[in-house]
Amino acid sequence: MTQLQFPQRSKLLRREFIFGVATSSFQIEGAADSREPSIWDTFCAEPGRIKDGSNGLVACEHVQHWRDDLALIKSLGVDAYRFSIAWGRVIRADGSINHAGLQFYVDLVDELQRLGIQSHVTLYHWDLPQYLEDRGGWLNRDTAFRFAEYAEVIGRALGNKVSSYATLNEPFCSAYLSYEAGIHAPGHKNRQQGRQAAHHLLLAHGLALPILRQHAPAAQHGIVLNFSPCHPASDSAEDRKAAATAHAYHNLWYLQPLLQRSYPDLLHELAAHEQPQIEPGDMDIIAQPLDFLGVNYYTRTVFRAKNNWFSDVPPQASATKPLTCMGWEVYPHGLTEILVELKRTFANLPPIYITENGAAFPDHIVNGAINDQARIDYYQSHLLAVHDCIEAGVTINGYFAWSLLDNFEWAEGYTKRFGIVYVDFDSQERILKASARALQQFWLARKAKQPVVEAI
Ligand code: IFM
Repeated sequence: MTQLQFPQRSKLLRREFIFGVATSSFQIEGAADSREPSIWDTFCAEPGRIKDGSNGLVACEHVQHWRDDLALIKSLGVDAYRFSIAWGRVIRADGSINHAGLQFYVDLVDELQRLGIQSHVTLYHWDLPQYLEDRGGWLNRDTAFRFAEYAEVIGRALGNKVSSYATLNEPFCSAYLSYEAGIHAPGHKNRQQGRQAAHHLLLAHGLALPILRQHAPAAQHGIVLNFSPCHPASDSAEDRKAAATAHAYHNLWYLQPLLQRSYPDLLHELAAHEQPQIEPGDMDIIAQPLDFLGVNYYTRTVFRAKNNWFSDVPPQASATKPLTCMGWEVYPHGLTEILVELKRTFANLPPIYITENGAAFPDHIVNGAINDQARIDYYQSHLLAVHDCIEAGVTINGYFAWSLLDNFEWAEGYTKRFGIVYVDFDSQERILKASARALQQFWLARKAKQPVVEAI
């Protein structure tokens, strides 16, 4: 079997560095009949929105199989499990608490505690209850206040049993992809809406975080953002400006308000009718002290100039490295590059957890086994990039593989498999891929304090 290898003195080998696996509610839970519909249920029902016409009604049936799934996680030897809570499983359309739904997460966290696995909880991984979308969704400022109420319910119920709370996962996706690019639910295409949704999401974060902290003072509190280094397609001044603009629009737009109470100057270059409405005091609410920043990293992005703005160049045209099934370039150095750059830009960059990293590859079962060597190579190279970041002075305290299970990959449906564990969606059987076995061997050896590596 392929063995993961690390430099002998790597911080990744220390016990205080945590390793985990990650999932999200809509992508795995199923059991849609025991929660409120979300914007993703609505989106999936619209013809042409999801590549294979699928939906999240059943997904991995995790609500049914959660005990087995936790046993599987335990068998991997991880320290931590990152999962998200479905807002609509906890709060009903009339504002009342769905106690059975809430209990599902209480039981999950209790069982994780019993198994000796840390819970890392995300409150919002894109599955906005449809009843809130019907009132304007993230375009309605009131949604931020409803989120704070939901956070209070979660904080009271789970409190200090949870190791870390992240308010939001990838607001770039729930704002830009969802309200501006039209790729994700609810599928709007409007620049002002994208900017407004981003602002209300960040406001929701800022309102919720102190409430979570109040109810879980021993937990860490933060947010999860996705980053991709933005590279110019050529050395021309126009393409370099396009890449810098994309960096401000896609990366800094979310981090700068959190750490510096301001949006990038690019805000003022937008036409007046494209700018978000920002109320006095909002930026102070948004810039809550953070115990950690969750970083999701998959690939780099290449941009060229177009109409005095930026346009991304499809990786097929620009890639120098292999592509994953998502068409994303395998580009491990991009992780080191972007984190070192963020550290240089923000003196107050909080300690980091890599909250997602992984890849979709074509997985085939041969004699009952899935030999996903490309995914093992992906993990090996990206874990070495994490090592490089730490060596370069960035504080990184943990790493979560995306994903535990093959699952519903949003607009791509079930056509893309990100799991280290294969899911047969007909039988719901789970099969460890070779990547899971390689990671498991590393994680278990680490726990047993056995020599896990050969020096490289
Ligand atoms: O599956 C998603 C996840 O929900 C959010 N981050 C990116 C992953 C892969 O696209």
